[in-house]
Amino acid sequence: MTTLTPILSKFWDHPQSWTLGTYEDNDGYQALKKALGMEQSALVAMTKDSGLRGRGGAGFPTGMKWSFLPPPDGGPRYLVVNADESEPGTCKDIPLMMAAPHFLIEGVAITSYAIGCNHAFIYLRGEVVHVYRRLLRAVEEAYAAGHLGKNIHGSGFDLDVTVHAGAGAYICGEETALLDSLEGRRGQPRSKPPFPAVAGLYARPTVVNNVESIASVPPILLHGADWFAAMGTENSKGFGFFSLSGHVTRPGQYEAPLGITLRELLDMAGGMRGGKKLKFWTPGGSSTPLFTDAHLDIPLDFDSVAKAGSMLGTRALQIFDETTCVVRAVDRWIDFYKHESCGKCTPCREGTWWLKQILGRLEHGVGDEEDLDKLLDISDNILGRSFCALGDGATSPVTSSIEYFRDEYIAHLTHGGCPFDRDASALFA
Ligand code: L3W
Ligand code: SF4
Repeated sequence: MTTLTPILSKFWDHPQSWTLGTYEDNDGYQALKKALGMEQSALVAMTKDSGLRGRGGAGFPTGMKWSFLPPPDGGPRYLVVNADESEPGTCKDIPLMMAAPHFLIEGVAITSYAIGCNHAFIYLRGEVVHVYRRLLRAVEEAYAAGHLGKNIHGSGFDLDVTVHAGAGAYICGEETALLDSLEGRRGQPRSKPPFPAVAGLYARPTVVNNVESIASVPPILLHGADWFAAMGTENSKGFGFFSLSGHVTRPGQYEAPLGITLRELLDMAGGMRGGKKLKFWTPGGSSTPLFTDAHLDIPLDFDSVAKAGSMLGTRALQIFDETTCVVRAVDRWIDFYKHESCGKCTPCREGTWWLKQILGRLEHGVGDEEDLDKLLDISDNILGRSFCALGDGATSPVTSSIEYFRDEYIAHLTHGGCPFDRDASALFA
């Protein structure tokens, strides 16, 4: 039986969990002091040895990403934290920044020192003004205590941190669109390569990491790479947040080793709400293909989830019970992708529009069985042909829902509308 590992969430229930005082009472900034006495290369090596993989969705090895930076040339290099948490269902970075922002700020300071950066940016989505204020205050506290600024703890290392709030667009979570937005332009993805590690912010070498990845760095430094690597599975080491939402008794963030199963998480979360039956769920946000009750025992690590046909993504587990209309859920998600498509490339811009048209009428029982083939054909023309992962992600709920729930789509046609509308009270029980 896997147990929870409250590390980044260990003092979230403290009444002043976000303050510097609480953080320092819990070993806060000890890792930074340790880092400043180490060689930069040793910090990169330690992060590689820990096996930490990016927590923003793609799972790219963090230490390896840092080591892609070209040798110093005298010019600036940047760390940019991707705090633009917007994937439907993903709700880990914002709670972490609200409850314990200093994990992130200490992680930023250590990472900046490790990669030779003197100016780091935290790019936050525009809507979350309360998080923006909290981060500004925490950064201010860190400056006043000498954890940021000039000659940090007498080490000769200088670091400035800028917190920037975007305007609220899902595409700005794509790292290169984020950089364009940070530079003051409309956020749209750039061609890769060059990767940001070579030419990122202001065309300078830049590391872009997710909030949770960077916040995991201080505990790794404090307890050691082996401590971290002893948790999780062979290729998915360490711990992470599993965010349970939807029809579950106690939704929330569950911090656990990678490889835990949904069955175990549901046990910890009090089971399905109202004792209802699980129907479908996302392992990592709406961009990851749906799973069903047949997948309750899949270990939630990168390899096992991929082998079962989905992606671990951001570990955003959206749980839907038997009263949910899958066609309606997919229609709502596609509405989101259609709205958030940046319009740069045709397959995604036009394809998401067509997906929405067809799904919308199917939900109301208008159409025929050939429409399902059309949905699959459009998805096939988006997947792998879009400029960035947004287009690919939009196809996941469509193709996987047809794979597992084709009968429910047909039932909409034979009933002349959503069969769940016949007993609408069941939907909201
Ligand atoms: C240097 C190379 N760097 C790769 C870097 C690259 C990036 C990272 C991963 O999408 C996924 C997406 C969503 N030299 C490199 C290199 N890199 N090769 O590694 O890159 P990539 O392209 O695999 O992924 P990505 O573009 O970062 C992220 C999925 O996550 N997702 C999550 C969405 C989450 C949110 C949110 O709200 N937080 O939007 C959910 O499934 O679909 O597939 O840094 O530069 N040779
Ligand atoms: Fe923009 Fe969609 Fe193309 Fe990405 S896939 S560049 S979001 S239109």
